[in-house]
Amino acid sequence: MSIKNIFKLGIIGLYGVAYGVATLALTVVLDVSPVAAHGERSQEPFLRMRTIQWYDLKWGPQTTKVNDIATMTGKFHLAEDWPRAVGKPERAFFNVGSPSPVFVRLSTKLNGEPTFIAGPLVIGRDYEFEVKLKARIPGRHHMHAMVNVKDAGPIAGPASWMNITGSWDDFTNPIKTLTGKTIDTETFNHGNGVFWHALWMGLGVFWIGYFVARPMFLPRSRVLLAYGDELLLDPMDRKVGLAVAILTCAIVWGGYRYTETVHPYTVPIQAGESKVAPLPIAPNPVAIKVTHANYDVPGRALRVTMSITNNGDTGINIGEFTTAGVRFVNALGQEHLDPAYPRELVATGLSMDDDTAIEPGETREVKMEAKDALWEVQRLMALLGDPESRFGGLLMTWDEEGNRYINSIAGAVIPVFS
Ligand SMILES: [Cu+2]
Repeated sequence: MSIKNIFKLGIIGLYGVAYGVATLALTVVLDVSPVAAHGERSQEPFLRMRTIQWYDLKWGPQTTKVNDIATMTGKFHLAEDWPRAVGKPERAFFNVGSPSPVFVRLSTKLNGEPTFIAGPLVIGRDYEFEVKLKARIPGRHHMHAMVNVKDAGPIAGPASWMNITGSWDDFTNPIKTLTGKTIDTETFNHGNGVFWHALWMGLGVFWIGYFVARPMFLPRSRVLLAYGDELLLDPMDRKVGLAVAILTCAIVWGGYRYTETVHPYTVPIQAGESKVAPLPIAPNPVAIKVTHANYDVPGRALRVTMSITNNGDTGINIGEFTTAGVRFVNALGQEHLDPAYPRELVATGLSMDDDTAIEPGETREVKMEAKDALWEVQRLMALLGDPESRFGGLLMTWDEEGNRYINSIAGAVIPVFS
């Protein structure tokens, strides 16, 4: 190929790049409509129904001013029916899912213990969390509780809308260091960060640019393959290579020396493992065995047949079935429903074939129906398309004294069309 042809191809390539950049720029300019959610509904149902099962979630206050504190609290159960396709929670990190850092997370507690690194969670057990957030960017934000599981990815819980008022410019995040100095982490060493990014990027761009200009990668590679490297080695290249190598080492060494002088006391980033014991197993007199389940496709209803045994001293009644953050409640469940829980995640279509209490010592076959358009809206009926069509969720029962018992139930689902 002649130089002229290479030049021509290069120009065509440049047109391609220009076209790509123009398309991207137009997309950025035109697509300004705010996003309503994070695509949490596109997560597979088995990931939302049979891994982390959330309950008792609270977000508050609903509106905060920049710099004010908000909290997110709740509990979660790790389903016994954890899917085979999802990595086991041997390394999990409690997190918050939000559209960019709209809040700064000041602290996270799992079962009352400060947790800032990942650690194992136990399947079949429960955890209680408390997250302290400081309002940073004004707006209306969809805030999820979330657990990141190694090999499984982020498992988002239910979300509530939280509003922040005020101005971002007023945000400060002062902390006192161990040596007694107070710094604002929002602005601390910002110039330093910009400097180091610019320095390394500048050096990298110079290095690539130097070789791009003499001549381009592809012709260079062809010459290398055809004639070896002797032809390509310019004495100047050796000198530049050596100079850049020395410069890089000098910058790294100098950077460390400088940091040590300015900050003589540093603590390395903590990279251990948090070991939080799960909540103690609460006594539960209710034993449940799912015998059959189907999903009525046109009726948008999950129907579960299960055998429930009451080993307690008083009668018990079912009040709530909660899965993927969606709470199906009947009249009893509604009495115990937190009025602040996001309305779009509450379904009132829970019913039983027999509403009388299951008496102490009784074993009854219960036919439960959880019926609501939310199965479609939340795209949970997509479980029928999963390779393992199983449902999972928490069944909540109350005894006559108002004690609540929670059982994690699961089973295979067969689709029906009537
Ligand atoms: Cu969201």
